[in-house]
Amino acid sequence: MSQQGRLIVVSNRIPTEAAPSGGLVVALHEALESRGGIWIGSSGQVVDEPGGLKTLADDKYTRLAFDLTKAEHEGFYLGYANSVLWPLFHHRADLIDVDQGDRDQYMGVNARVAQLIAEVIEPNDVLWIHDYHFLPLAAELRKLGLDNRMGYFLHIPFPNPSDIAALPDRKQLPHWIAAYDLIGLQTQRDVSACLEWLRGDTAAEFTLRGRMKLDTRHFEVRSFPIGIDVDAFRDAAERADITITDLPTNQKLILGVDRLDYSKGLPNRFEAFGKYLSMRDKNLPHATMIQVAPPSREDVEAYKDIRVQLESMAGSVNGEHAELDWTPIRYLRRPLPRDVVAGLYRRADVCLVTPLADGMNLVAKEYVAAQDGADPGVLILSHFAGAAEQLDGALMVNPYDTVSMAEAIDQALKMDLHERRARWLSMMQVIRETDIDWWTNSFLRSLQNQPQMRVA
Ligand code: GDG
Repeated sequence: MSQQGRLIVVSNRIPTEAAPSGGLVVALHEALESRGGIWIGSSGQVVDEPGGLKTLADDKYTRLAFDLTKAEHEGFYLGYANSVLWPLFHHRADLIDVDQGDRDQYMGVNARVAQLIAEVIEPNDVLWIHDYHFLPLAAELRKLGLDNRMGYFLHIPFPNPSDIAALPDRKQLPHWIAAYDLIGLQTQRDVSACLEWLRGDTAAEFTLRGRMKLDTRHFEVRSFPIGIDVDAFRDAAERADITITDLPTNQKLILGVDRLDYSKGLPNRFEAFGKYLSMRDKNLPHATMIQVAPPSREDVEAYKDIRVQLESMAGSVNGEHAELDWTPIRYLRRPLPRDVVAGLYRRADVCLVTPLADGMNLVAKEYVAAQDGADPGVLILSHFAGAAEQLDGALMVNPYDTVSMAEAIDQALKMDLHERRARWLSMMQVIRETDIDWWTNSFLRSLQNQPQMRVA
């Protein structure tokens, strides 16, 4: 064991392949390879009886997986995490489905995972816990007497303070948060919301240098906007160089790439594109929209609704505007290989990233990284994506205002090269400065610098 202690990462899903792909997973994999340590997460297998940790890999670092029982998968994952916390944190308190049994499973999985961690952790190890599945995990670990440094990163937005009132655990939430030493959020806006809530609705107090105190615990809340591996993405996009045989080169391509999720604002986007088609200059070449939307969490009711709604909207826009040899919206409800996505980004003249709420949104950054700097495309970005705080070279839109989104599409398609380049250069600079290595290193350095507290 090194002087500094090992890194222990906990996330909902753990990669099962030897050399994982995908930005965040690669960054955590590299951090673990260089420091040594353990990655703990669920295997994705649903089993009859809860078991212990299984070793998936043990090379430069160890990957340990636990299975969920059917009741845990339904209550912890589909129930409390994705039918209460996800909608609430995305400002959709109207969609939450509170069930006491689900809440018990959520607490039960967190307590069980805490026990599993306690079996492998050593005194100097540093824990980095990810996302809304594990909000109470540090509190459960503290109950077991562990005083290791514990950091937490929330990948999704911090909820509106007023929405927290709808959370069954509103009284426990401050104690869950205070059990960490460092809470990382995506944006300054999230930090402000979190501090406003802590100061206004809880017994937490400010102490020196922006740190907070609740009961006997001191902690810090800071923003660490997540980034991407810029060069890896640019290289993949250059290599991919895809040709869409029935899309003539003079035809403009508008692209959307999103998990099929109600937070991503897809109906508003389709509506805006329909409005653009109605107002467009008929002398200009056609603009085709490709929307890639692989389904996710299909067992949660709200996700079935969004799927049905989108299919009907795509059908209606196409029915109204299609021509014999042209379909305006190509809607692909399945995942595409990563290099094909990278090639599509590079071919696209415009990328629409228009969520109603989003922690960061990596698609916005990937699109910028994939552009040819000599002739870059235009990013249309919702104010409500965390990325909007950083990417001021994008055309900013309010996704609720579909007329102005249609106008932004028109503006983007007509934008001259000089303006496109100036906007792209300013965004490239930001995504390079705050890339994925910057994110991992700055979070871990900051966690390492937190004063270690002993459990009383
Ligand atoms: C959460 C937060 C935050 C999408 N379709 C395909 C595909 N993708 C890839 C994209 C991108 C990733 O999935 C999506 O990342 P996002 O950041 O856009 O969104 P979430 O999944 O909601 O992630 C978010 C993120 O965590 C990190 O902190 O930014 O705000 O909600 O990388 O390229 N990849 C492939 N085929 C597809 O069809 N291969």
